[in-house]
Amino acid sequence: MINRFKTGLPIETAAIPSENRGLYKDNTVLDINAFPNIMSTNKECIDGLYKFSLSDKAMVFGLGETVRGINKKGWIYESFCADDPNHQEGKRSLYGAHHFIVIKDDKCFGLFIDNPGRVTFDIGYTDRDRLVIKSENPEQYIYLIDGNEPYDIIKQFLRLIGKAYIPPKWAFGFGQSRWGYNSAENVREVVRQHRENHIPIDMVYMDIDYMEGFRDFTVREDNFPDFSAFVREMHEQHIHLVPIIDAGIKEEAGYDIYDEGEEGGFFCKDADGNTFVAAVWPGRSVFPDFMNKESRDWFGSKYKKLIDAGIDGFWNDMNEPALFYTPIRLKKAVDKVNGLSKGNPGIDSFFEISGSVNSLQNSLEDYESFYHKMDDGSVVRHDRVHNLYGMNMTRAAAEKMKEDYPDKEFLLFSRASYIGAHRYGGIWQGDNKSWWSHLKMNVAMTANLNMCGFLFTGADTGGFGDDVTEDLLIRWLSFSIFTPLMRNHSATGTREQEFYRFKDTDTFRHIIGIRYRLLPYIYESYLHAAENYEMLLRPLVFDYPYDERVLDIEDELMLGDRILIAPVVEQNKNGRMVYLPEDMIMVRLTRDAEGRFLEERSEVLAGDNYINVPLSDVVFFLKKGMTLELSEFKEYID
Ligand code: MIG
Repeated sequence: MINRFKTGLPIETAAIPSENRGLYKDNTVLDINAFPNIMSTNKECIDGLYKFSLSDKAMVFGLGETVRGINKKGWIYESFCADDPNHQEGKRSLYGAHHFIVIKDDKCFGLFIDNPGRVTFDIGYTDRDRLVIKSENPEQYIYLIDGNEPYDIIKQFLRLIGKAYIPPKWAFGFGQSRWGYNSAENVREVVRQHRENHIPIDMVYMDIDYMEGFRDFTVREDNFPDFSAFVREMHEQHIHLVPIIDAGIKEEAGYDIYDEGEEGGFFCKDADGNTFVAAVWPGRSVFPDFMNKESRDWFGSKYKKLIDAGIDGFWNDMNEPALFYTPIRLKKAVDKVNGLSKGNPGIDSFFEISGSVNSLQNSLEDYESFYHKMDDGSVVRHDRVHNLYGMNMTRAAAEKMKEDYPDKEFLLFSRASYIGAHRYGGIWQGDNKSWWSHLKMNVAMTANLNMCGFLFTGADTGGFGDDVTEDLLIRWLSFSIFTPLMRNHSATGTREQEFYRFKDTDTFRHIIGIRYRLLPYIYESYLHAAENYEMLLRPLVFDYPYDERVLDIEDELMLGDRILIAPVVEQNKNGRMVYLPEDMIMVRLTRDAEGRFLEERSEVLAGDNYINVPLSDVVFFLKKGMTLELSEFKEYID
């Protein structure tokens, strides 16, 4: 049962497809008595402040792409899509804004705050026994979902927000990426190494260095002569190239995308009605106004340039949007520093200089200085709808692709997102680090994102920032083979982490091979989850709500309807404890003395078990009585 309440005149976000209007009861009057455990007054709620009591045993789920674990109790989260590569425990916002939470207490209920501005979720942070939700702009829709158990509520929510994006089958293969591949030769070398070592692969990603001066929809001629022929050559080797597209467009007369966008009025404007300018990779850049259909259709149609060359997959980046600086504020900062250069600069100047320089990037002041023309014709300041920008970039691409190529499937995923973005494409989990703690976070985040509809998701395997080690890469891969998006990606300047650079290529081949052997199960389970509005990867508490033991298990997940996975997420561990909530068989995928693939199945197990998991093995658990057939080793899907 879903009730919708409204305060003021909310901005329409497209979180819920219009055809799903019949799925909730639309209330014209805010009835706060409908909310379990509510502690705020009617007036407070109208002002965007919702307080709930939490009992000691309360658990809170949801919030999608956020730091920490699966039970979100004990921290404060703030939704304001942020380009921030430091995903430490203390972070309040990452790239996505997913305002959906489920409270499991004496009574279970779910809340979706459909508000594209900043919303804060204080979940037992200020007071351990309070959940406080505060919206900066109180004009919003609130959906209240009742149900017996969290998963019951989540399934209603997934149905409400519509069916998840289904990528082409080959997108379930392995993709290799690195910020720094900048020529056809680089890419050929990556492919050659994988093929020679028989490490399965279906995709190579192209990061910003393929472009001509970071101009979207261009390909640099010097390093990629005859790009279409190169794309064909790669397809012949069963490789899909997946280029990145950034949100910012280089401000440069003569660059067709810029000229067209200016002429069509498709870019965001400042308070004076001039095109808003901020710097990202191309230097001075302008920003397509994805908030209206005209601009979306225009931008979406530009992907054709690459599609015509044979490209069938894209990743959309920098769409929070990330802003390195605005020229106006950079100038101010430089003037300030120059002013301090007189005399003998000391400690005060040091702090002033670092303060004014460090505050340039992604600053609220800049987000408050440009405007969107919305679909309904109204003009809205960016910060009010900040959280919708990335979703609408991906929507622009997805809708146009569907219109122009109705029979073709594209791989498409985004960095920034809002609830509802899962219908247009997947998301990857942003700039993580080569840390064991981030492998652990990847497990929780994948479950949390599934709760919000994002089935096609995965993190940068091996970690994006910092230097990976071979054991971390192996353990990370052993988890990533279970996530729909499986990609090894890393930042320029960090240790190179293509699998063939390490000694134990046999193990990498073996583990990726397992993904391909499991593909029928993973792919079928994905389709099943999408069609039936279910989660693909779930915490145990959703499947076994009456087993007290599983309440706080956050490092095991159910995958599809038959298997349980229990990744090893700590360094120098030879195995781990695994709790099995029902009778299961352990499936161990290993190799014999001659290196041949070997599948071992255990006796029936249940309850607590210490499981030995050497780096060379992948282990998972199959429900007793269920079948699971592995297919042959394959080096590519398509
Ligand atoms: O400012 O394109 O998250 O995956 O490699 C950094 C370069 C921009 C951020 C993305 C990352 C990508 C990087 N990008």
